[in-house]
Amino acid sequence: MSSSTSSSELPPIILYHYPFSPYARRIVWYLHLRGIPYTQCLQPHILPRPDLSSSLGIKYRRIPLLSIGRDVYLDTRLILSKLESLPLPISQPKLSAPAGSDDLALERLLSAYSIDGGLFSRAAQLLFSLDNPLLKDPKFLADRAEFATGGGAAGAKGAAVSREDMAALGPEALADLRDYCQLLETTVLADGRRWILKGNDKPGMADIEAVFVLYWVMGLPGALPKGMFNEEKFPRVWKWVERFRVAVGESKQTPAKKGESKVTTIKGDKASEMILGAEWNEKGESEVDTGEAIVQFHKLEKGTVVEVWPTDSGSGVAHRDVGRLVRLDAKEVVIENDKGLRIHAPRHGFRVKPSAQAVASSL
Ligand SMILES: N[C@@H](CCC(=O)N[C@@H](CS)C(=O)NCC(=O)O)C(=O)O
Repeated sequence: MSSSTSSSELPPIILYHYPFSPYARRIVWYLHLRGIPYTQCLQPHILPRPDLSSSLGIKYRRIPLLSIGRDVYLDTRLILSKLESLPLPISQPKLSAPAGSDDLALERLLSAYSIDGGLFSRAAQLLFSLDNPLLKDPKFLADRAEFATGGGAAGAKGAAVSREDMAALGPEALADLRDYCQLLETTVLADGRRWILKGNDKPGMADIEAVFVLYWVMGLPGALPKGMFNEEKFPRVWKWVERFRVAVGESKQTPAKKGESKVTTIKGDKASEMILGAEWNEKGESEVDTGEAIVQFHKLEKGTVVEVWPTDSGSGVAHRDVGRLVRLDAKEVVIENDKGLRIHAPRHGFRVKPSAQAVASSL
C-alpha cells in the first residue's frame, strides 16, 4: 500500500482490553494521538475471557491484544511497532523517533526501564497497601494468584500472592518511583521542554513509554503519599503528566472534543466474526529464519506445531498458544491456530518450542 492509504482502507482494528489496564492505555493513547479509528471489545478483568479463548482459540491471558485483520498481536511492544508500520497518510505521522537517532535509543531505554527494568512491577506492589475493593475481592486475588504462579496446585492455593507480603514491599517501591520522578525532573525535563524528546511539539512514543507507569499510579488514590510526591517536589514532571492527560483527551478540564476519538464498542461474537472473516493484515511471504539459534536448537520448520508463551512470570505455564509455525525471525514468532488466525508474539519476552501435545501424538 502507498503512503497515501487512508485509514478507511485498513483492515479492521480491534482492541481487546479493559479500560483501567495501564498496558491497554498505552495502545488507547497511541491510537488517539495518531487519530487511528478502531473498534474495542471490552473484556472482564479476570478470567475466563470466552471472547478470546472459545471464539478465537487464544490461550494468552494478558490484556491488551490487538487484531488487525486476521492477524492478532500480543504484547504492547509488538502492538506499538505494528501500529507504527501501518501505511497511513503523512497527516498522521509516526510517533517514534527517527531510525538511528539518540532519541530512539532514549525511547527504547525508557520502554525497557518501565517494563523489563521493574518500574511497572514496583508500581504494582503499591496496590496491595490500598484500600481498594478490588484487592479484597477473593475472585480477583485467586485469578492473580494463578497469574503469578502459573496455575496448578500452587496457584489454586494462592501461594504466591499474600497481601501482607506484597504490602511490605510498598516502601521500597515508593523509593524507586521517587528515584524515577527525580531522574525525569533533573535530566530530560530539566530544561523546561514540553515533551520527553527535545524540540517535539507533540507527545510521541517516548512520552508514552515514560509516562504510563506514573500516570497509572498517580491516578490510584492513596498510592503515592502526598508528602513524598507532589507538584512542589516534582514541578516539571507534574506539568508534563498534566499536558499528556490533555493531549490524550483524558483531562476533565479539557476533555476530548466530540467525534475526536472514533471508537466503536462491539461484543465478542461480532469481533470474532469480523476477525475470522477478514483478510490477513500481513500478506507477504513469511519465512522461518534458519539462521536463528532457536530454530536450529529445536529443529523448527514452517508448519511445525509449536507452543508460544510469555516468560516474564509463571502465567505462561497454563496459557500457551499452540499452532503451526508461520514465521520466526529476530523480531517475532507467528503461528496459525486451529481457528485459522495468526497470532504474533515478539521474540523478546516470549518462548517458543515444539508443542508437547504434537510431539507426544507423533510418538
Ligand atoms: N508485557 C505485556 C504486559 C501486559 C500485562 O501485564 N497486562 C496486565 C493488565 S495491565 C494483565 O494482563 N494482567 C493479567 C490479566 O489481566 O489477566 C504487554 O506489554 O502487553
